[in-house]
Amino acid sequence: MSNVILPPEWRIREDKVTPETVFNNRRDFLKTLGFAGLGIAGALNASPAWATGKMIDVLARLSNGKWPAITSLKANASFTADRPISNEKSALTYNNFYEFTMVKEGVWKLMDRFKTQPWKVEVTGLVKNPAIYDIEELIRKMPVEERIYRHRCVETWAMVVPWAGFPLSELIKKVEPQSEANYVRFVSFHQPDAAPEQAKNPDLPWPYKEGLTIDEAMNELTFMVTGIYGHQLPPQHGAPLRLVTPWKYGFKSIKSITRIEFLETRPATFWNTLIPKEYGFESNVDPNIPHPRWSQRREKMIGTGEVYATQKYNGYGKWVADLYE
Ligand SMILES: Nc1nc2c(c(=O)[nH]1)N[C@H]1C(S)=C(S)[C@@H](COP(=O)(O)O)O[C@H]1N2
Ligand SMILES: [Mo]
Repeated sequence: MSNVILPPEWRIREDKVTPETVFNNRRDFLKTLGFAGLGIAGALNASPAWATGKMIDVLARLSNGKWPAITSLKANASFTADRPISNEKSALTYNNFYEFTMVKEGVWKLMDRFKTQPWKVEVTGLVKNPAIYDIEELIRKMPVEERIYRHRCVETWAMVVPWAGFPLSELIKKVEPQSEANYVRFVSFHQPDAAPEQAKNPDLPWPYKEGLTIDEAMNELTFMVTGIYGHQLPPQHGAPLRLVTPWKYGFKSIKSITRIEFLETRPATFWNTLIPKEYGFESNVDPNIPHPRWSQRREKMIGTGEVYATQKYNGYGKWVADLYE
């Protein structure tokens, strides 16, 4: 915010400034300047004020001391928040990324050796036009937009996040699946030199894998994410490309994708292989289906600790319920 001089009505008392109010004011401010509909960060490239020391390094690894903003990012008005957006700091410092550590608060501190550039994404299997994309080339070809989604971990914590990305269906249209392609599988990376848990636990079914039916993959909600809070995706959130399926538990939203495969039969996935009784292939959010070890009736927002009743399909039934009837 330091490079923007705010008119008086935008000034808020220091003690009232949370990352979230800064974030929302930034958006309102850009609107008053005529950037209506522009995404959250607009042209601002600086690291947020709360980021210090190591976090600045994490955010700025691709540029010189800045957290690269996504330029001309348009918000998709179909996907807005019905509860407060989680503040940036909470989201960026509380992650699940088992390749690095099981300690959620520690994931972001372990990114030093994780190389997310250069990065290639291979699209392969039962498609007419298989391709290997350089991530930057792929992003240039795709209609990147911003969507605010709820995100619900199977462990009952939740957040509301403005993601930037493109619908997976746009990529699927380019590669043209063959008629036998019933499933899509996503494969993450294998870098034991960079990811401590991959080195410590070599017998786990690395790389992390996930899968969807082709109809789920083509659904309007299914989002390939390249950014968060108007900026490039930080490594702890799965840079440079991750999946987000907001009506499913978070473990389906695989991070740091290197390969997308179109298959005839249902693929094995990481958690379903390890503990099939606890982590099903479908795993749609459902308050009425408890996890074998805990209830799924409620969820707790990271950052604020607010508790909400869990909604079936995480509130996205309008988009996806017909897939399961
Ligand atoms: N490659 C990979 N992707 C992953 C995971 C992981 O451990 N490895 N964890 C999943 C789980 S359990 C959740 S809840 C979300 C967390 O995403 P976030 O850290 O961006 O909030 O990522 C999912 N994607
Ligand atoms: Mo999760």
